[in-house]
Amino acid sequence: MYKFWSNQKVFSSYTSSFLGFMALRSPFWLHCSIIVQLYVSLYCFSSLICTNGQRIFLYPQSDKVSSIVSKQYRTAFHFQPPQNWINDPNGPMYFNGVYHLFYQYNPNGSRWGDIIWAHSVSTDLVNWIRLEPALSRTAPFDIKGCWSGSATILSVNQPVILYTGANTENQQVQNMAVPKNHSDPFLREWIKSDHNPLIRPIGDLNPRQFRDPTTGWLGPDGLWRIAVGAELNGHGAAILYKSEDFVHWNRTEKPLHYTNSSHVWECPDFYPVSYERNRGLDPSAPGSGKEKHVLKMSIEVPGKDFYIIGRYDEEKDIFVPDNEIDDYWMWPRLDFGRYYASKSFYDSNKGRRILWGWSDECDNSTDDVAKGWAGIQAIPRSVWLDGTGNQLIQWPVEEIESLRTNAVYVQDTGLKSGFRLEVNVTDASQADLEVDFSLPNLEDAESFNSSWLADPEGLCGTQNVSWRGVIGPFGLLVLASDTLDEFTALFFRIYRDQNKYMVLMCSDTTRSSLREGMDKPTYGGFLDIPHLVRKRKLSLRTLIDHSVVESFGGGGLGCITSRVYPMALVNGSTHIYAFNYGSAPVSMTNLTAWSMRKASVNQKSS
Ligand code: DQQ
Repeated sequence: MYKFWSNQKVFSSYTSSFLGFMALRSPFWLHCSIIVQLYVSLYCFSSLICTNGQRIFLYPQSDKVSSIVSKQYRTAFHFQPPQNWINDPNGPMYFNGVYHLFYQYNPNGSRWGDIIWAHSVSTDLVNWIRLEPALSRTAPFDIKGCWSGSATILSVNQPVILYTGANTENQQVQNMAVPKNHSDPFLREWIKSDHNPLIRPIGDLNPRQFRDPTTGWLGPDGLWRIAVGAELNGHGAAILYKSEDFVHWNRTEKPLHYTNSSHVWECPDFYPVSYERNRGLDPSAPGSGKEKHVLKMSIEVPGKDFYIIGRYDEEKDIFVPDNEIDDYWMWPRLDFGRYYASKSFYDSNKGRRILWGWSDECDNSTDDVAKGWAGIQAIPRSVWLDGTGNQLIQWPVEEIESLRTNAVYVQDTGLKSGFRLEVNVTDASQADLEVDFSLPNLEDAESFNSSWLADPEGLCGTQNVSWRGVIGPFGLLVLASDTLDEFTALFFRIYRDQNKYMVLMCSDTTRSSLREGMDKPTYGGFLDIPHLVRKRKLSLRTLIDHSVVESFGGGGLGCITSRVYPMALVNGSTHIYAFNYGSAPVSMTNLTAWSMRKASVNQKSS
């Protein structure tokens, strides 16, 4: 590439000298000279700033450039702004017919820093309009950063934002903002409260680890509650506060919950959860007393979102987990892959709970500077409780299906051992697939080793896609190059544990790209699939969108988000295969694959 560019410069200067010389001689050559010089300058400007031979990319030159800056790596239907760094989703809400998504944003570059709240709106959760930032670093209580927080709708026409400000002393304080003009349907401008900061880190709270207030919920006593992520005596906790007016807050005697096993909890999320598919519960509506609650926390090492299911006694403000295990490594995860700082909201439009999560990059920060962007939001997911009451189900919101086109069907097809079947979708880099596998030989599964429970991710690495088992690996190879030297594998393995079966779901990105310097891990975890023995079926849904692959196993009981940068996306074409490399046959009762249309995401500025 550099050689090409040097040659280009030499060509350009020779051409200029020759044309300049001839232009002095006749008007015809003068004309030619102007046209060619204009062309060369335009070419140069649209691709590079040509100073001192240093290459600074403004835009990718073409889709075929084998470079990390290729626009082929930008997503077609995932949420991302046109440029710069993004991280946590903030304050998602549905208000007066409009979905709002705020998010952590660096207005000055593609690495984390100078964080403010950017703002986009949508009426369908698919197409988004980018607005001016909602919160910028303007006051002593947030001058070093407007960090994560939540929105609460206090009454019919009263949304408020609570967010963390990094103050002049680098302490973390909790602040409030309200819309400037309630008649603006997009709530473009927000005013910070004169009472800020509302809550300061005092006493036993680590002032540098105290952040990310939850959405408020109303208790039976008419008081509002929020929880704030914190480090209490060196350990992770969600600190509970109560207020009559949402402005003056009192800390309760005990935290909502804490652990001795981790450091600070970031981005806590707390909500009642429904057993009904695609249904959610309003945390401020009076409960039946029977519903369960979810407490989610983001833990920086290992950078995953964990959750606990339990019962919340509203009268006593006590959250009692169903399972009292203190070691967070044993808690269920929302997603085994790149998915962090998630935040949910109750969608009063469709009576469901929707979860947003940030997916960071697998390239390095030098690449991000060259690209001019970093980070995306995963597809919003509807969340409800599985029938056992022990685990969450997550499923992409139904609106995303409006982008499906050109369906391809495969039915009742056996996948013998070693078999690979190409799925011929129109666009394999922008697709949605739903597959149902049936497992006639379940009894032949290999024995399970209980020590694997401690590190399922490691097991996905040692028993990777090339490791031939009995039932599995079977699944999908996506973003595969013509010669299969690049691919991302999503697969299952099934083991027998006395009279039950253990299902391992993996995403193996080790061969996702021939590019150097990428993080290419294997991700995975064990899924608890009810009725596996009776039904002998296992499903996999995968959304492929250029540099992101989001997968949902067992109808949403296990999720893995992976980020990948295959060279084939830029240099050639990509393919999708269903495969079975286990020794026992499996079959596909149904596979439906759609190409996905491009959504309009943050194209227009307000
Ligand atoms: N990101 C924010 C914090 C939060 C962290 C800062 C989680 O408020 O704890 O950008 O990714």
